[in-house]
Amino acid sequence: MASIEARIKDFVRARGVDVVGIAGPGRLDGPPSLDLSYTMPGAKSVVSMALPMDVDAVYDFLAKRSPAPHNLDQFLNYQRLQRIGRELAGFLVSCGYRAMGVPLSADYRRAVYVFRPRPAFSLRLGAMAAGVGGQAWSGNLKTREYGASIYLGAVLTDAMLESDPVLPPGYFVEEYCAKCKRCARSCPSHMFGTGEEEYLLLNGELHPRARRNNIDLCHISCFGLHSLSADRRYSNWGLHWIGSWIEQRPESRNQLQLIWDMLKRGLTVGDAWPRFDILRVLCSKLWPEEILRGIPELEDFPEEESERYRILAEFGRRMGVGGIDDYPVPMICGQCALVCGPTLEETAERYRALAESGIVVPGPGGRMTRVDTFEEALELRRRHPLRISAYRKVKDALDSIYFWHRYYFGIEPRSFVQSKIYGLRLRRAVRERRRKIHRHSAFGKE
Ligand code: B12
Repeated sequence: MASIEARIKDFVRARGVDVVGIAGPGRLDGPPSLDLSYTMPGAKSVVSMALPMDVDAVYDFLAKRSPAPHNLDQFLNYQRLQRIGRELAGFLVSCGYRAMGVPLSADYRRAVYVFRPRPAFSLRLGAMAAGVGGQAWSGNLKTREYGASIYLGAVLTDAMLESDPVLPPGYFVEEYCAKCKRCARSCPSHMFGTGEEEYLLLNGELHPRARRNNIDLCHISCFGLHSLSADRRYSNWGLHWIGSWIEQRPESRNQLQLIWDMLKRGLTVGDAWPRFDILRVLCSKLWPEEILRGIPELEDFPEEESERYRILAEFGRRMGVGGIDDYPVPMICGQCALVCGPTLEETAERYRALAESGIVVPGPGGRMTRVDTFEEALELRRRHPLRISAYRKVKDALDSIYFWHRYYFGIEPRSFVQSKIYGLRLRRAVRERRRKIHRHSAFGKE
């Protein structure tokens, strides 16, 4: 009989997942969010899976033709990955093991400050440990087959599985990203740059990525609070601009200013909670198949934009999320991942589509309208300001504060201690690395 590892891979490949990897005991030493037992006590191994984003939908998104196909692609694939995870867990249980599928996002650990999400289990770290891919310059998980434009899923089990070979640290950063870094130029809020590196300590090895200027810059653009790029040449599909950022962006190290700007904008947009909640219910729950009845596959998605919005809004309502029917597009950025293809040439092509795409802002009837220049965008926003009633603003602000704390507020001594130990080990490893480089350059010169 084939090994359990081979049967697992056949099982998921038969369901259309061709990028799969396994990490067993001895391969899971890293940041707190690689601790399997936090999510499933007794878990010993992880099966990591990656599904590609639809490339045509990615181009429609980057070239500012429409965000709807990419959002439908996310909706369908996040449910599909959870379904395959549930079925694989069932298969492992039928083989006498315990197993469970992992939520795909919004499964954050509780914390006192709720707006700095840390996952119960990190799918990126799991994928790195399972050899599915390596860390890219953006911090995204990059695969050889599809680049970073992927969706990740995983199943945890108490089976003691054989681990697959992993990519060496810096595999992508040194080989590909060093010649590219278009992800950094695709991030409207400059969450990271093209210069300095920082590291993740995984199984005793340091994995490089871009040093982050401030993760809240990603929250602000990914949650649609400021969509305009720093150079005012392009945008993502977010509805909002932060007024003060148009003239002068805050210093990324000015944490308090960033948090103030983020909360001030986030608590006055009138729909921040439903825009996050749809991601939460989509990624942390496997919905019955009926929910998909009448929802077309991507290739049958109607051309008419208002019809596409009607279908996405219907999908959201079936998951119990309303209040964003006029613009049912929660995924409005992620450009650092969407632009990253399997080859440098493909990534260059995608980046060109973004860089030449111009800016989208709410125009006549609140409909997102594409223009070429910042000046035109400014004029459109002046002529078609978003009208959000005071009632909606107050209700949404209260919903955001209440639900974020209901789901994510708390004190977790375990996570706190784990992160302190991890932080110490990481700093020691980085110091050791610097010492080695220094010694090497000193003796090299001699
Ligand atoms: C939190 C989160 C976000 C946050 C923060 C992102 C971030 N950079 O950490 C926000 C909302 C901004 C976000 C944005 C996006 N996300 Co997101 N997100 C996640 C989530 C839930 C966890 C990410 C993660 O692994 N964090 C943990 C580690 C890796 O993060 P870290 O900051 O490096 O951790 C450092 C420290 O915090 C510490 N640490 C690690 N773990 C812990 C735990 C504790 C308790 C503590 C104290 C410290 C600590 O150690 C690390 C440094 O050494 C995952 C789903 C999942 N459950 O894995 C999806 C996920 C990573 N997101 C995904 C995607 C696609 C995106 C976007 C592209 C937008 C989109 N949805 O289209 C952007 C990309 C932004 C970017 N460049 O990272 C995909 C990733 C695909 C890929 N190729 O990697 C995932 C895997 C969802 C999925 N199922 O596919 N995301």
